[in-house]
Amino acid sequence: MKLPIASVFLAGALASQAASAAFITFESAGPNAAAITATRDAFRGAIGGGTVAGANGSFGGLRREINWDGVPDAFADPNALPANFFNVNSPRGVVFSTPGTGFMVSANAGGSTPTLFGFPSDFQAFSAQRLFTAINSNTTDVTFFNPGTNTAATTSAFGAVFVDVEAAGVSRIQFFDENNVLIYSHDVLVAGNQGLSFLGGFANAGERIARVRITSGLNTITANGVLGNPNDDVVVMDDFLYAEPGQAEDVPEPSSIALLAIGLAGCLASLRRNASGLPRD
Ligand SMILES: [Ca+2]
Ligand SMILES: [Ca+2]
Ligand SMILES: [Ca+2]
Repeated sequence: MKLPIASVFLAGALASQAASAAFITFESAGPNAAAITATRDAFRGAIGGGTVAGANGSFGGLRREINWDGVPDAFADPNALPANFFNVNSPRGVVFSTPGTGFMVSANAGGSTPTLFGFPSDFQAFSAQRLFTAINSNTTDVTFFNPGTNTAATTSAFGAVFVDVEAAGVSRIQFFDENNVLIYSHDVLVAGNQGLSFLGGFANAGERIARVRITSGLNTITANGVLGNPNDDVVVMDDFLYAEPGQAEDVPEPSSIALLAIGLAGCLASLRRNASGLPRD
């Protein structure tokens, strides 16, 4: 009676291991927000959580979002955005890093600093009205933490809105696990001048994402209205969406027969407890 149950468990564990490279991609591109909203909504639905943000961009404890729009003027163009703003000032469990010189969120209308980083013919906002860019670099690394702490964490999904992607094969998101191994990479769809692109990756087979690297075009922004080089193409970002960062203790890692054996023993013990009427853990 117990042998068939154990066999089913073993087969399930091996199937999970074989599928360990599985990521589901959500992507679309077009001239305006309407062109990518359905894809953004599908990504939201896959991760979980509602549509109304609670404190610190938390959606039911399942998902976090950053639309940059609540960043105060003191931390927006022409001022830099602190790399840990979204784990300290507004604790959402992400800290940024870049080989460039920092990060910037675009200015709101009505001030002395031009909106859209000073490129009104190239950029538009997806969520009104602030955008995000690294300064002096096309690379932004996003590392995950238990929100508001220095405890490293992982997530199962990350997606972003890109603005003004005009060159294929340049802008992309790369996903790295806890061992800094690249586990998934995907290029951002071209949207054309001033267009919007959405790209999200959702790991549905137990992979855990410790960091993502965003490559946004080949050019860079060094200051409002100033590009860093003559290359096409300059690209910035709007909304970031990701599954709630946390620990992965509930994720099985069938990395050896020994672990499988331990798991089988625990499974059978649990089954016996259950059969005896005791509650499950
Ligand atoms: Ca452009
Ligand atoms: Ca925005
Ligand atoms: Ca561009």
